[in-house]
Amino acid sequence: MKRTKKSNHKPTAILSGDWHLREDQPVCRTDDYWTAQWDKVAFIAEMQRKYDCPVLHSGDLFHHWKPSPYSLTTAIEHFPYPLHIVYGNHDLPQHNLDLTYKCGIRTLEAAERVSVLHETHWGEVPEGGSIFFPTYNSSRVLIWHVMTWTGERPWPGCQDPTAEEILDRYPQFDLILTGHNHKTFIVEQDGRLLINPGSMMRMAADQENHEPCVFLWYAETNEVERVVLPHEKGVVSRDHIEARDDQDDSRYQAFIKGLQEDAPQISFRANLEEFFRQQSTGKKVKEMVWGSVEE
Ligand SMILES: [Mn+2]
Repeated sequence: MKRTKKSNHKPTAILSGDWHLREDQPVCRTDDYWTAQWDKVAFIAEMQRKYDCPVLHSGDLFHHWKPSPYSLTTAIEHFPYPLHIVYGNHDLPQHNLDLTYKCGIRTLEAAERVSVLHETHWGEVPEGGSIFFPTYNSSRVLIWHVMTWTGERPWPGCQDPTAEEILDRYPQFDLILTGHNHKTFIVEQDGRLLINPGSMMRMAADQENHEPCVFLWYAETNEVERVVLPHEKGVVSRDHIEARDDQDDSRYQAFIKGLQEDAPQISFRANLEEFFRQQSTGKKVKEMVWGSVEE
């Protein structure tokens, strides 16, 4: 992996995103998902204490904007601190930034367990000149919940910017940390980095081979070190998809095949986003649709 090294220096920050913490069990998982996710949070919190550095989080802290009281209590007890975050689409009621006062993240902010950054939440386009963007050792950092990708287009007709385009658009930042795409990747351009940590958990059948990880970032040299989070193999099952394959309906089969080839979690939402874009759907209608998707 490019621009990576093992350093003897203390890392400046731990980079992570897309934790999607939840109390229910994803249909593809055969293990104790609740324990698996909090073990990963505990591992990150332990690293935070060891290196005494902040955790930077690129959004989708929770799977739903209204996490259960049990999830919130566990978060208060076990989160690393400091934890700097932006709102992801899953963190927001109806994808609406005016409603953050209702969100679970707001509870954690009021309890002073997280600090929420400005102007780079889901749906926002950073101005780039804002005083709010964090700086470490004179390295400027952009933390943004936005769909981005590199290499193979994630789905036909995807209009979202590539990592390379985002690096071009924001030359003032040394490090750009993104979330939303659950795949892990790094793109380097002239010593500048875009890091997309990917999801902390394997939540969908197509993520069987995904390796959950975080990155240690060293501002002095602008390098990162990938740290794989301890995780159990063989706990992601396709049985729920294969059982449905038995049904004798060719259109349904084709749909399921599409799911198998794509990322089910992200593609449904991405398809909806794409549909809204093509239809120039109004804000009110979009909010109603996202509201019912959250149910
Ligand atoms: Mn996400």
